[in-house]
Amino acid sequence: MDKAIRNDIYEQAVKWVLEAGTIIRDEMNAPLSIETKSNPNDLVTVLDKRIEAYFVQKIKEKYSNHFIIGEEGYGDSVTSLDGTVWIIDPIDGTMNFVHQKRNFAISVGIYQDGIGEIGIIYDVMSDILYHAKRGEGAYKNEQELPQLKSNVKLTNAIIGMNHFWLCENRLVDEKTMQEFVRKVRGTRTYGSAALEFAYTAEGIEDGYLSLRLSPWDVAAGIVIVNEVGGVTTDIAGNEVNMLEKSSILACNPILKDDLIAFIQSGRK
Ligand code: 2AM
Ligand code: CA
Repeated sequence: MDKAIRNDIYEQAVKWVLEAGTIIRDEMNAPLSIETKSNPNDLVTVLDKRIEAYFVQKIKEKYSNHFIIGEEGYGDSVTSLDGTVWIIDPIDGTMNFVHQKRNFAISVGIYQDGIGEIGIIYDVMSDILYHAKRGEGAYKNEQELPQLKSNVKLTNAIIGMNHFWLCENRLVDEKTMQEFVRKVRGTRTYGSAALEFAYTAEGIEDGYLSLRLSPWDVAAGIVIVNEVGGVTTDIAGNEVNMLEKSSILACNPILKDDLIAFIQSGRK
């Protein structure tokens, strides 16, 4: 992607993300009608929809030839990553948004012909913007994030994951995962995939595991994690397909082989 074009898209995207954050903060205490999607714990509110519709309207107005993949379905029916594709989660961590009013993020990844060019993750309540352009480093607000540490091993690693790992026998072996929780220094669950990617990029988590995420949960995070030398695959080490749901491992590259070997070790 041409640098001048990319800079223009980036500036515009950051502006819209910050504006969307302001809308969420202004409106979040009004009574919210909460609906469920795939299951009773898969929540969506009027604000998830409104924020996605806001992005779609702005993008279509300014960049009529760009495509949009969005969690709430206001975007296009995208079947290929050709061209410029915005991959948007208007509120990642909706359960946190509803129950805690914090620890949720706006996530915007912008891909050109399948390559992640721009990643933006905005922690709305903390007013922290994680952002990156491919090849130009990752930033937390104005501060450039350093490359990931070179002295991490499983026994001193903090890994983000949720507790479904301990009662999920289809993708992993639950006994192995119980051993895993004991083996690593600590595990954390923040409830927003986008924020877990941001924390992995920041080096305050050394990796993040998820059993099943959608493209909008990870698109921005992958770009940001790449810029500090991190890697993202599925939990068997395969490349992530940005058009499908997938298990996810994002981590310091030093840990990747050990993490995959450990997780897969108990599988029959
Ligand atoms: P959401 O809040 O946008 O739904 C919580 O562990 C993380 O997983 C959040 O980022 C959440 O995104 C995502 N998540 C929750 N349920 C999911 C599902 N059924 N499919 C994909 N991602 C999901
Ligand atoms: Ca969401």
